[in-house]
Amino acid sequence: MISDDTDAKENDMATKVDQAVQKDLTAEVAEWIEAFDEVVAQDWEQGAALLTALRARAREAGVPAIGEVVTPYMNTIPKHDEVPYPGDRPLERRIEALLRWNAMAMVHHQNKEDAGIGGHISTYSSLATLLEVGFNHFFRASYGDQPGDLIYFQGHASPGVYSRAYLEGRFDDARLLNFRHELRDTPGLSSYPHPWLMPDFWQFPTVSMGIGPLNAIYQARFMKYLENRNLIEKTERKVWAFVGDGETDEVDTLGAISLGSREKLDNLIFVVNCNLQRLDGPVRGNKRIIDELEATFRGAGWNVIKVIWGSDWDELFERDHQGLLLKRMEECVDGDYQTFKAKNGRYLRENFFGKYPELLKLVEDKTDKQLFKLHRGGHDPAKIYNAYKRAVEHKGSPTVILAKTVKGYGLGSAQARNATHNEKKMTDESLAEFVKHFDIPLPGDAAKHADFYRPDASDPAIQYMMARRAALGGSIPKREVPTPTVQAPKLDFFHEWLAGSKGRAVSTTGGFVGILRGLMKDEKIGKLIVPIVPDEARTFGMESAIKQVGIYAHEGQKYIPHDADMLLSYRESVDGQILEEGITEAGSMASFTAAGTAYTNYRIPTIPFYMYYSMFGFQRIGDMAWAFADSRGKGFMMGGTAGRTTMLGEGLQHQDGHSHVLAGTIPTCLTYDPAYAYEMAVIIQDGIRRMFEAGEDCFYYLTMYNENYEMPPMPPGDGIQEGIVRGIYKCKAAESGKVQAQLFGSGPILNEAVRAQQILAEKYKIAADVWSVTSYNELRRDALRVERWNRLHPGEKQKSPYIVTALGNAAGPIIAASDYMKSMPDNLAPWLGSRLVSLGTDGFGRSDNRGHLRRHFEIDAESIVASTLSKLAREGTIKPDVAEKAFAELGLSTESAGAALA
Ligand SMILES: Cc1ncc(C[n+]2csc(CCOP(=O)(O)OP(=O)(O)O)c2C)c(N)n1
Ligand SMILES: [Mg+2]
Repeated sequence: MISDDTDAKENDMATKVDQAVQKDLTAEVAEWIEAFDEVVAQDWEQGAALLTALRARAREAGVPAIGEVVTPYMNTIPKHDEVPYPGDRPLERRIEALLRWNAMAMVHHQNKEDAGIGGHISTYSSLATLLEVGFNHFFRASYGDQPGDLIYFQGHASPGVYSRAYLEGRFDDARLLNFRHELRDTPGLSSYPHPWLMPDFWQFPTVSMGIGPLNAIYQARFMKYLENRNLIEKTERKVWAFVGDGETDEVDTLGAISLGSREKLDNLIFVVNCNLQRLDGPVRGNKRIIDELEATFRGAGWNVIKVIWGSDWDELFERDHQGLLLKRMEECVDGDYQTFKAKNGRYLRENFFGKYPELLKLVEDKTDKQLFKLHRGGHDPAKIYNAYKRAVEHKGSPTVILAKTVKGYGLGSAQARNATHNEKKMTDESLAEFVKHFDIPLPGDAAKHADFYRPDASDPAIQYMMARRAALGGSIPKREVPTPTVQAPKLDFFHEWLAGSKGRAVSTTGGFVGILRGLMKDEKIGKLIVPIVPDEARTFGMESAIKQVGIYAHEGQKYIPHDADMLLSYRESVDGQILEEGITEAGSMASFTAAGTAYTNYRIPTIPFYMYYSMFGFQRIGDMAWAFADSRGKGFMMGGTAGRTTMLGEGLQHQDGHSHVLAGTIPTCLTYDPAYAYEMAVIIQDGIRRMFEAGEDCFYYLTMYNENYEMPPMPPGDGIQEGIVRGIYKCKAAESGKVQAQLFGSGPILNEAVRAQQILAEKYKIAADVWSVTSYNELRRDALRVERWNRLHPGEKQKSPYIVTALGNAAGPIIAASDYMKSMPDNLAPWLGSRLVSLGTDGFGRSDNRGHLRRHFEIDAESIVASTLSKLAREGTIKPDVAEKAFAELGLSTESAGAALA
C-alpha cells in the first residue's frame, strides 16, 4: 500500500527529475525515447527488458530510481500492442444479451413469486463480458484425459452462470424456475456456487468472500506440487479466480498473494471485477481501488494488467495531444466515476469533460448519449481478450487483471446506484429499457412478465456458442467424480500400533506420526499421502518424516542446511511430500482443501493429513472448514497438542477445550478423541476406507495429545473396533464386585478415569466399569438418526441408539470426563437421562502443570471419584456423609468459584 507520505516523497523526487530534464537534458531525452520506441516497436518485451537493465544500471551507479508501483490510470496494454479480436462480435453480443436477460429474469421472477427469496442481478451485470470472453475463448473444460481449467466464479454472479447453462441446453425452464427453490419435487438451483448442493455442476464454493481467492492461490500451488511430484502431468491448465473489488478488503483475499509470486504460480489468474462498488456503496469513494490494488499486487510481485477503458476511448486518447484526458481521469476518484455512470451523458459532459475547455472541445462531435455509452474496459471484449491472452501466456508469476466495470450495467435506474447490489426486481419501465438496450427479441407482454428467452438450437448464436464450447472441451462448470480406486490398507497393516507400546511411555501424537510415516511407506497409497503443517512439525515430533520424504520446495534446496551432516537434517526438495506452510493456518487449510478435493479436480485421490495446534483450528479457520465440507472435501484434520489440561503450561491462548464442540457442528466432519494408539489406528484405517475406498463425502477431525503414557494393546474381543469407530466401548471392566457406576473417559483423561476406578475400588469399595468414549458427536448423530426413525414409525418396534445398546445393562450413574467442555457428554443427555454427570474443561485455560490444571477443571481422578460418590449419595445408594468425607479426604474444595467462572 502506498501511504500519502510515500506519495509525497515520490512526487518530490519526480519533480526533481522533471526539473533536471527541463534544464539541459531535453534533447538527449528525446533521443533516448526515440531509441526506446524503436526497440518497443519490434517487441514490447524487449522494451521491458531494456528498462529493467537500465534500472539495474542506475542502481549500480547510485542514481535514485523512482519506484513505480502505480502506473497512469490507463490500460496496461496500449492499443498498438493489441491483437485483433478473434470472436464474432455480433453473435457474441447477442449471446451476452440473452444471458443478461435470462439471469435477470430468473431473479426477478423468483422474487415476484416468493418475496424475500433473494438473488442478485447487479454483480453479473458487471461481470458478464469478463466471463463471456473466458467462456468463448479461454476456459478449457476437462475432456477425456485432458485436464481443464479450474474456475472460481464470483459467488453473487451465479445467476449468469445458470443462465449460460440454460442457453447451452443444460437446464430447462423448470430448473430456472426453481432458482433458490431447493426443496421442491424437481431439482433446484442453489443460491450460490455450492458443490454440496449441486455436485455435478459447481466445483468451488465461493460466496463467503475471501475464501475463493485464498483457496485459488493454494490450488494453483497444489497443482504445481502434484506436477513436481509426478502425480499429474505438466500442462497449461490454469486456475482462474473472479474476485469482487469489495472482496479484496477481506484479509483472506490478499493475505497470501505473496505466495503466488514466491512460488512463480504462472498458472494462476485473478480477475478483479472493479465495479467500484460493494454492498453499501463505493469501495473507495475517495480514492481509486484500481490504483490501490495495482500497488498491492505489483508490490507482491504479480504481473498486473489494467483494463480500465474500452476501445471507444482510444480515439479520444489519440486526439488528445496534451495528455489532458488522462490528467482529468486521474483527478477523479471512484466516487466520481460511480456518479458519472449513475447520472447521464449530459452530466458527464458538464462535470467530467467540462472541467477543461479543451476536453469539451474533444467531445463536441459526440451526443450526450454517445458520451454516456463510452465503455469501461471490463465491458469491452477486445480489451479483455488481450488481457486474458497476455495473462495466459505470461511466465514466471501470477497475473491479476484489474478490470473496471459498472455495477448494475444496463439495469436502467439501478445502474451504479448505491442500492443496486440488493435490487431483485425490475420496474416495468426498466424491463422495457433492458429489452431495448440489449435488443432482446421479446414482444411487449413477454418482456413485462420477464419471460425467459432461449432461441432454437439452430439459431446461429446458439450454434456459435456451442461450437466455441466444443472447441474448448465442452460445458463448464462441471464437477465429475471418478470411481474410487484406492484400496485402504487392512487393519493388520497397523499392527505395530495395535500391539501397544510395551512399557514405553509415548503420546498419541507420537503414535500418529508413526502411523503417518508408515502410511507414506506403503507401496499403494504412500505417494498419495499429503502431510500439511503450519510450522509445528517439530512440536509434533516429525523430524524423521522431514528427512524421510522431504519438504516440498519448488526450487529444491539451494543452500546447504547447517544440519546437513546430522541424521535428521532439514530437507527441502522439488518432489518433497510435506507441505510445510509456515505460520498460516488459513493457508494450510487452503492446501488441505486443494488436497482434499484432488480426487475430483485432478482425478487423483490424495489423502491429506493436516496437523496443527488444535487451538488454532476451527475457531480460527471455521469458515474455511465449512467451505471444505461444502466442497465435499476428504482428509484428516489432526488437532495437535490438544486438550485444555493436557497442553500444560501454555495458558489460555493455547489450551483448547472446545474444538470438538465446533467440529461437531459441521455435518460431514467426523470427530474423534482417541486415548490410545490402537484407537487412532482403527479410526484412521476406517477413515481411509470410508472416504477413499467407499467414496463417502466426509472428513475427520482427530485430537492428538502430547502426554506420554504406556499405550496398551488393543483388547481382544468382537465389537471393540466397531465401538471405537461408533464412539464408545468398554475398555476396563471392574475387577470384582457388583458394579455400581460407569466411568466415561476420552483422550488422556481416560487414564484419570482408570485411576478413579482404582481409588473407588480400593478406598470406597465401589466397583465401576471404565469406557473409552472416542466420539460423543458420532454417538449423538447415531442416536438422532435412530430417534427420527422411531418418531416416523410409531407402529413399529422401537430401535435403540448405539449408546443405549453399547451400555446394555450397565448399572449406576455415569460420570463422564474429558479434556473438552461438558457439553460433549451433554450431547448424550437425552438418552442417558439423570444418570449422567458431565465433567469437562469449561472456562479459560491456565498455565500450570497437569495435576493442578486437572484439579482446577475437576477432571482429575480424585474429582471423578468424588463426583461418583456424590451422585451415588444423591441416588441414595450410599450415605451423603461418605461423599462429603471423600471430598475432604481427596483434598477437593467444595466452595471454590469453579473453573467455568474463573
Ligand atoms: C465473508 C462475507 N461477508 C459478507 C458477505 C455479504 N456480501 C455479499 S456480496 C457483498 C458485496 C460484494 O461486493 P464486491 O466484492 O465488490 O462484489 P460485487 O458484487 O460488487 O461484484 C457482501 C458484503 C459475504 N458474502 N461474505
Ligand atoms: Mg464490487
